[in-house]
Amino acid sequence: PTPINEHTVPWPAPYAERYVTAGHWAGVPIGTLLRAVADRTPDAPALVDPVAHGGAGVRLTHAELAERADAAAVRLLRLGIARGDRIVVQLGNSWEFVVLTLACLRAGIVPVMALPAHRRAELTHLAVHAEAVAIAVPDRMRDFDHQRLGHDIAAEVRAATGADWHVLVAGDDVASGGVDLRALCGPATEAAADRARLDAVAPAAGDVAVFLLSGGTTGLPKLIARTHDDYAYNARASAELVAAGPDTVYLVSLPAGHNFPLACPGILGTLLAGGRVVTLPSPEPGRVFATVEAEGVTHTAVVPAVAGRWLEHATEHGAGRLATLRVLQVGGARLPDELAYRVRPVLGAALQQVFGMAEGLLNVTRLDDPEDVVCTTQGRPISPDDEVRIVDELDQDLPEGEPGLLLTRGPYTPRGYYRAAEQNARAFTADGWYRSGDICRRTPGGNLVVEGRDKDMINRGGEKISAEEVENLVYRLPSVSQVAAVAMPDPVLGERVCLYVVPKPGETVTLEQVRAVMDQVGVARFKLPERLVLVEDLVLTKVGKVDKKALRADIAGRIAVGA
Ligand code: J2J
Repeated sequence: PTPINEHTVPWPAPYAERYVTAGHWAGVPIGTLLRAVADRTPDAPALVDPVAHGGAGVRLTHAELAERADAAAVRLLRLGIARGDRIVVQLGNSWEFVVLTLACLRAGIVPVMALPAHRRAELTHLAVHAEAVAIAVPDRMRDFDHQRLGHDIAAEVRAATGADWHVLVAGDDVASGGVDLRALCGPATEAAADRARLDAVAPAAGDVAVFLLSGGTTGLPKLIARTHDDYAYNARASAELVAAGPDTVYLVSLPAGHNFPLACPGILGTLLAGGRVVTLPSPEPGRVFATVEAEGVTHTAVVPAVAGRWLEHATEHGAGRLATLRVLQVGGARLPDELAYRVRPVLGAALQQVFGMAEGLLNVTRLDDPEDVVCTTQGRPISPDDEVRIVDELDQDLPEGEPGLLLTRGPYTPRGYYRAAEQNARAFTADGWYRSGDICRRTPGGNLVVEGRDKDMINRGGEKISAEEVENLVYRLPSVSQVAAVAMPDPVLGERVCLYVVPKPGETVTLEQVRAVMDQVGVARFKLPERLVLVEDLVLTKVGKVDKKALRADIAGRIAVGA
């Protein structure tokens, strides 16, 4: 495979120097930082997976977690997976996810953070694009046979490249030909834990640490290469702003491979602060409330749709079980002000709004901000060296307070996507500003309010869906002449996918056909359209592009009148 740092877009030297001088970039890889935490507070609890092993649970101290991560790293190296190699990681929220991720960080093996919902099309793309040498999957999750899919993908890649490929399987039921991930992540044995060897192969702080997936506006998801230096800073700076420390108990219930629960502060920020991480497979309120009580959870992160479910649950059953919860972070999509104002009175926790992106920039409201700032804005950048501009279509700065497109650069916002020169020319300015595609305005107090977006993406309860990707799949149906995927408003998820379809003459197209073809190709179910409108033609803008604004207004109008 290609050397790991090739095809990334580094920060220009003067910026890198500034970030080092300011102390943002510590020059130490994340695995080494975590090892140091374990050496300082070996007996402090680090990881709790209450549902593992049929409910018996797994509980690890910082020393045990670090030792397991080291042992797992050595075992990966013995399999022939080396520093700089990539592993597609598709695991549920579980202790195995955490141990494997830390093992990778320690050995300089780079996890590609897939989501549990991904299927053949996404996983194959990630494996090929990242030139991965392995995939890590659970045996089964929510009635889906991930192990089988993992082997299918391995077979496909082996046939295409002739490469030696590994399928790492977490579960009771590891089929032959797969590597038992639970054993690989199991307790350190004398032979396995070889600290000196790991210290010798430790990655450089400027090396790629993880690949995150972009929210997606293109046909296939782009990869975001985050370095050890930048990602450690991302986690550390986020941790400071929720006052995370050794007494923090952070619950992860969103998919752990998302940037938000992984490092904002999430799993990595909590562990670096010496705190404890609790994993749950989903944000289902019944189990979450019981777990918060049982484990004394102090911090957690959700998307607005989940915040809404928790508020409902608390209103029905009381919030007594959430007594220990201090901070609820909400982000990933716009939190309606009405919901925001209910968080503290109903759940008894401080709200922190988070307007973040896997590409880097994080904005948060501060814990001591006035209520109106916390409930009506999406906060401000976490780093003094984050740069934000609000511009018009010609990249001209707008007068203060006017809504416009958000551009950003900074110490944890890479200057380009991985191996994507063509897209980078569009998504970044010549001088390295990332075009977020979000439409924001800045309040007099310096906080950002997200007012909309100018990118072809659908935000379904925080899961990002590329309209282009959906449209490409729909074009596989021979009866389709033209198609446009747009967001339709939804009271629970904020948005869902709606299709406008022009069938070929004499043909018809149904929602069922579209969903069936997408299922056949194998894509995440959250991308499947939930409504289809047949039309005779698609409205075009003056420049001849499909007028998606008009289509969004059209579907919103139909829904408003109950049509
Ligand atoms: C409106 N839109 C928001 C918000 C993200 C923390 C939190 C979220 C993400 C994330 C993340 C929003 N209000 N509060 O990575 O670390 C939309 C914007 C943004 C896009 C990024 C994190 N918070 N968004 O959501 O990479 O459109 O990251 O550009 O998945 O989500 O999506 P993603």
